[in-house]
Amino acid sequence: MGPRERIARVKHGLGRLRPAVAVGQMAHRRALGPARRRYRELGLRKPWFGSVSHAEVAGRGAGQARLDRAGGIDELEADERFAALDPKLQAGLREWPRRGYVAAEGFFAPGAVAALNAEIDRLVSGGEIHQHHLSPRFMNVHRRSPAARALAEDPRVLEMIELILGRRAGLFQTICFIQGSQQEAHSDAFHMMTEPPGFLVGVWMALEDIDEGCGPVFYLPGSHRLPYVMTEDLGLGHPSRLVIADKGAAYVNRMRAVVGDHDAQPLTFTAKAGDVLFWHHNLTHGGSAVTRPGATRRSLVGHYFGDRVLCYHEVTERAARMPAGFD
Ligand SMILES: O=C(O)CCC(=O)C(=O)O
Repeated sequence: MGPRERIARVKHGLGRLRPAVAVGQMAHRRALGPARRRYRELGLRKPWFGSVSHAEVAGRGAGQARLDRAGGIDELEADERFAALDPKLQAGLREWPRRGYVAAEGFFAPGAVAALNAEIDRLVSGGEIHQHHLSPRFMNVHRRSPAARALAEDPRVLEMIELILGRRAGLFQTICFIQGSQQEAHSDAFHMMTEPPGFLVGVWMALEDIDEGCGPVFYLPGSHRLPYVMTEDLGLGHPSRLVIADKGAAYVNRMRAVVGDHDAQPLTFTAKAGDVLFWHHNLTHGGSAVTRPGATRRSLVGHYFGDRVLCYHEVTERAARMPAGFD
């Protein structure tokens, strides 16, 4: 294990100790400004650097994302940006309340995708970006790669999200994969939650043609309408004042049951380079098994928060450190 990985593991371990989390958060006063403001608005008397969880904030916020509320489609139809969209995207958005996702074929031009792949290769071979210590992913490549930023912050991507949420949204993070993640079923909401709920959209961008052998993303249509699975649903007992519970195994088991009980079968996103899948943050999804050894599955994922909601990580019970631009 190299020094980079050792440091990452130590940080990961410290991330379960509430006092250590608080000290870590104190170094991010500006990025936690939105959380500080939201705590005040939600009537929460707590330090901006302390831990935060669903159990203590749920129900305090008002409002729903546009396509989560009754009448959302009428509002969408009245939005002039919607009227200007490609009819296939319009049809996909109309189905969002029922399905929780929109697949957009050929969203990005081959040239933009090729430029990003070349840049990623250069950054990897130059040792400028490194895989996460726990899984085959590169976090936040858009901070190093203008080509990744160009895709992740493409005005058409932001427009789609704003049409879904009915309010301004911004990029929170990106994840780049070269191989399939083979990640267990989960929802983004456990990782990136909002109060009120529903104000995060995931955007999965295919950077090469992806078939079943590459371990495509799978997702459960309609699962975004199931109850959110949060810490209090995992049967972990009473929270400790000092240590944040290790939720991993209990969450995985719970989500396997969600998949087993759901009435719709999982679908896989077999895609062409440039295709994009937008999803609701409570849509159950994951990475299917890579069945062709050595197959790559290049992709870029962006997670986007809506403006002026409390954004936090339920899994680690931390307020999200927001990039510049969020109020
Ligand atoms: O790409 C994958 O396999 C899963 C990605 C994912 O779950 C996510 O970014 O939320």
